[in-house]
Amino acid sequence: MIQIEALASRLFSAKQNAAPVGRITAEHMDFSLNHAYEVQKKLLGLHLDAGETLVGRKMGLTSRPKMQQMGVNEPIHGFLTSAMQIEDGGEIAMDGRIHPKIEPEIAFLIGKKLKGRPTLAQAMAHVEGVCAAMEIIDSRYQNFEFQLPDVVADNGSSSGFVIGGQMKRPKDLDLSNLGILVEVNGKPQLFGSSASILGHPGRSLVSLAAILEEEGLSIPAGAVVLAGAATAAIPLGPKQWVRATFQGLGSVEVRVKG
Ligand code: OOG
Ligand code: MG
Repeated sequence: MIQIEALASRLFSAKQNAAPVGRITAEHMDFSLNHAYEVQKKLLGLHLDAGETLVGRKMGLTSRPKMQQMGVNEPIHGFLTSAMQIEDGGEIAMDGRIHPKIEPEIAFLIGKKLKGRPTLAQAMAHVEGVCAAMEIIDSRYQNFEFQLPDVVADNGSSSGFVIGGQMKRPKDLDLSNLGILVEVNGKPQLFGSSASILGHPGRSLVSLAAILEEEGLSIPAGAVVLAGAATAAIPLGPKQWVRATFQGLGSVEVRVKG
């Protein structure tokens, strides 16, 4: 018997206490993707009950480097709340996190409510701005190990996100191939291209809109959507600083406290 609410509370307290838990799929062989999205919905409810607001959505596992790193092969989605926002150039703490990693992301700022099943061109017409971004992920599962339903229930490992200060209109960029550089403590660590994200990160938005439509949901004006990392994620440690630079979008940066 799968107890959706109990599983959501378990994941919520794992996050609150930075205390990892075992995989749900190890305990319940029949834990499905549908169960997982139900748990994720309850988890969002717990965040909202704690006074946070829903500010957007994230897509995950939308690129081959991420699928390979995590050993799973299907895109997923999750939610972003106000408590997860970090200022560009800001500091984050290791305290309160389990085993955080960081990854470069492209953020879409939605200008006009996006509903239904759009084409790529229609989806992009609802995007007011594109920004450089990074996501902090921090699986609530021991050793960062999970199967697809586990990570969906755990809100796609989401822990925080930071959005760069420069905003471009989609028509002023070639989103199908933007170069990406990630530096750690000033040293180049990873290179990538937005092409890794389903060939064009806008396809993440198309896919998100279609999934939400099936649940009778839409993406409101003002929402942030993270398209999914184009590269593998980098483990974070004390006193590191990480900067991601995107061709045509400038940089975004965070520091980890010592
Ligand atoms: C899952 C989160 C995936 C992305 O951008 O692909 C994700 C994980 O790697 O733990 O956020
Ligand atoms: Mg991500």
